[in-house]
Amino acid sequence: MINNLAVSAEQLRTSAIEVLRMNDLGTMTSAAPNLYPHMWSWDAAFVAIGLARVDVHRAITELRTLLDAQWSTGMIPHIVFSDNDTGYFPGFDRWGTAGAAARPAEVKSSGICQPPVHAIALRHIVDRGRENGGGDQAAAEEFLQTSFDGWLAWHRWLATVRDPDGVGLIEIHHGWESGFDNSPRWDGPYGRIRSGHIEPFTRRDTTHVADASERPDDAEYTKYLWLVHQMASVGFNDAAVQDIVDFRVRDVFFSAIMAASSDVLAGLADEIGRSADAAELRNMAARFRRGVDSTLDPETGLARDYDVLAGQWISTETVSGFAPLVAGGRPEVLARQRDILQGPHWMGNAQLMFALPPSTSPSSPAFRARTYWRGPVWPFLNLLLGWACTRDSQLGLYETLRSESLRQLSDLKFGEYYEPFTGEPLGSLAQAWTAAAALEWLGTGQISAGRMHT
Ligand code: 9WN
Repeated sequence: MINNLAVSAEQLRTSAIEVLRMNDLGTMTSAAPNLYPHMWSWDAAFVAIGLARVDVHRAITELRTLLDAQWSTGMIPHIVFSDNDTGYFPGFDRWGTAGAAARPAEVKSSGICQPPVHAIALRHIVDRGRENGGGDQAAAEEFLQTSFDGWLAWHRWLATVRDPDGVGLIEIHHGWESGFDNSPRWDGPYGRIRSGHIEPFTRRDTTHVADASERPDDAEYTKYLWLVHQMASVGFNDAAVQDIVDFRVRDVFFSAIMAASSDVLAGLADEIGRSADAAELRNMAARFRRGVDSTLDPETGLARDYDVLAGQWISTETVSGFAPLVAGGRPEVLARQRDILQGPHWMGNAQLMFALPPSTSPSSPAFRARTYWRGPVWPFLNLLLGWACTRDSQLGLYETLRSESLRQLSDLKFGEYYEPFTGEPLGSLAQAWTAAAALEWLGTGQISAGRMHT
């Protein structure tokens, strides 16, 4: 029994495994049963972290499937479409990637990317494999060797194509690339977009949630599709997209993940004797750490995005402001960030059901408790913050994030996101990366609930 949990650790573990089984499509895990019947890039990384706790081979399959979808440029697409193309809009046809020259012809995917959490997932797979030994270890070591070049190409693509001027910040061309789709971070950039003509569309996402107002609204969706239309009009060619697209933002949280992941990949490179690549990756990590650091608002202590087209900083108080905690950085900056994170505007807000950071600060005028990225708590993000805490030996904060997350997840609903004050699960239930987060928080212990395919 874990202290103060409404259920036993074994019950939570069994239910989380069941959610991953339910979403298992064979060689990929759907992000959620109905709302997201395909594989999403950063979801797959978190799913692999959870899977590695119960079945190292299945975790490897997850990342291999994702890597099979890698474009010849090095980009890893944000959606890999399953054959089950009924429940999600925009599907493969609407993406317009059929004619994209860089897409591997045999794999259907979208034409944009998401944050590169993958090397962190690979690290977990290798660590679990080594802990277990035997066939798990052999498979993990082999996967590390055979997949390394793919991950390296992905990081190189991001470092060159998405940071051509070497400022240490990744430029994104769609809010979906951030993974924080309708966060108030993007209200300014989206507010300036005047969509041209696009084909009419019928959304499907709103039919899969209890209350459509939790999702982005139709005006937001029109702009999302306008950007897809713009990119498709130039065949998703990287240089051409940058010239014509109406959304160009330097995303500080994406950049922080790039920094952290590049360091992790450098460590793995060293372990397989790729020392020149390790040095290159460490330089990349240092560059993106500096980039993240350069965005700090001296007054608020939070990191900021930069709207390239408007030439403006974006200072909305969202959880992405804690990007330095993910990137790593100057001790005094991280110490101040930890204070703010645990203070009254974030985890220390007395009204919170669990002491976990909402996606937008409840003190911000932009906060909306039930609306997607405008306020709710996202469990996978807390796992990422916890991972960074262990890396930086911040065990007190780690323990708070872990115990509060386990309390939150012991409702056994595995919500996509949670209302911060009531703890109500919102969006999709049985969300794969939420279940994976539970498995990782539970850590080692008994895994008698078994492998994915018993
Ligand atoms: C668009 C799958 C994805 C997550 C994103 C989350 C949401 C998609 C959507 O779901 O985005 O990519 O249709 O809303 O915002 O972070 O990867 O779980």
